[in-house]
Amino acid sequence: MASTVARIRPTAPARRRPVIVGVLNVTPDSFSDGGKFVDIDAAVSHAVELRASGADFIDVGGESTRPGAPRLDPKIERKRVMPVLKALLDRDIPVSIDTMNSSTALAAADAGVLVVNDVSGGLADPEMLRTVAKTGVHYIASHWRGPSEDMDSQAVYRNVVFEVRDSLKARIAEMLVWGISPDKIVLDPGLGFAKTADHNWALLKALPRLESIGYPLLIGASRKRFLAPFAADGAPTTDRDFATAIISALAAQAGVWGVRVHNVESTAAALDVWAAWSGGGVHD
Ligand code: PMM
Repeated sequence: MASTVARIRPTAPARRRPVIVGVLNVTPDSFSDGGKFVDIDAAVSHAVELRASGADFIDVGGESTRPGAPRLDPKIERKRVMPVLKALLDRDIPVSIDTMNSSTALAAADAGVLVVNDVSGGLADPEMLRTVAKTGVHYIASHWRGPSEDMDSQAVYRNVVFEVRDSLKARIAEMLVWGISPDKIVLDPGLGFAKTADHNWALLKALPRLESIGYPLLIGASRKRFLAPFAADGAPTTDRDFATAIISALAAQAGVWGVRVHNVESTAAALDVWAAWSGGGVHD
C-alpha cells in the first residue's frame, strides 16, 4: 500500500540569500575589531578567511565611526585603506570602501573598487554624490544625522521609522539629481548612528516599510551596543555574534538585500537555515 505520508526532501531555496558583507576595519580604534588588522598581512589573511566563510564582498574601512570618534584626516584614511584594497583586488577579492570622503572614494574607484559604502549617505562630504556618479560605482547610503562625535545627542525622533524613511527618500532624490543610476543604489537605516536601542529595534521591525521605498536594503547590526543585553555583562563584543546571526536570519525573512557582519561564519550558518526554511520541501 502506498504510503500516505508525504516524503519531504530539501530543495533549492525559493528566495535569494542576502548578500553577506564581511567587515574589515583597518583602524586602531573601531569599537569591535580596532587595532587587529592594521598590519597588511593580518588584514589580507582575515579577508581571505571572511571570503572562505561565505562573505560576498569585504568592506574595508579606515575611519572609526564608533560613538564619540573624532573625524579623521582623509589622507590618513587613504594611507590605511589603499594598500589593503590593492592587495585584496590583486587577489581578486571583491571589496567595498567604507568611507565618508569623496577623495578616498575616488582613489578607491581608480584602484578598481566597485562599491562605495558611505555611512553619511553623502551628507559628510558635498563632493561625494558627484564623485559616485562620475565613477559609476555602486553606492550604499546610510541614514545619518551627523558625525559620531556627538551623534548620541541627535538620537531624538518623533517617529524614527517615518523620519528615517523620509530622510532616505530625500537622499535618493539628491543622488538621482547628481546622476547616480538608480540600479546602483542600496539603502541602509544606519543602525546605531544617532539611534538608541529602541530606535534600532523599531527600524528592524519596520524593515518592510523601508523596503517599500523601492531600493535594496543593507543592515549593519553586527556587534552593536544594542545587542549587549544578549551577552554577559562586560563580555567582549564578539559575544554579540550569536544575536547578530539571529538578526541576519530575521532580516533575510524581512527581505533585505544584504547584511554587514564581522563574524561571517555564524551569519552564513543562520542564513543557510533560513534558506532551507524558506525553500521548504517538495512533497511527493
Ligand atoms: N556600521 C559601521 C560602519 N559602517 N556601514 C553600513 N553600510 N552600515 C552600518 O551599519 C555600518 C557601516 C560601524 O560599525 P563597525 O565599526 O563595526 O564597522
